[in-house]
Amino acid sequence: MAKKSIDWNEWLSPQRVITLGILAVIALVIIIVLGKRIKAAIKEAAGNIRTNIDTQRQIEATGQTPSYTDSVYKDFADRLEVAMKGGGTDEDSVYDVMRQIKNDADMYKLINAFGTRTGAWSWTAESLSQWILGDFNASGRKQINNILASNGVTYRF
Ligand SMILES: [Ca+2]
Repeated sequence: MAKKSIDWNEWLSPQRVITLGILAVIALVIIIVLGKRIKAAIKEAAGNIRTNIDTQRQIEATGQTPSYTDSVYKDFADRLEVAMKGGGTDEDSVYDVMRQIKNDADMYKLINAFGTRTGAWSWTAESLSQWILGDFNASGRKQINNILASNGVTYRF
């Protein structure tokens, strides 16, 4: 039985070449978009780690100690997420959590407990600071910062 050889001129019809070309372009676009997204996520994660290490050094230098156990900060972070996730904002819940932040060590613990979380319409995980910037206007952030200031916290959103 003789092998049937491929007739390349027939196989590579103009239509097939165009289809393959389109598929190649689509694949290339997907690779570029995913690559950029992954690169951005890695860069942001590295930035967050640096920021947190810097914050930790500053806190240690002040000799402050956190007011609560780790599970309390996780609970605070979860409450903030629920208050801000999706459309609208439960501002009072956010202010209530901020009133319980008594020093910068507490703020550092809260920021780390929040870590980065993905919002309802966000593709990338964002830090607490980014969530608050997204959900509060300038006067809302001023209110948060005033609460922190009255508790002697130097961190500002
Ligand atoms: Ca919201």
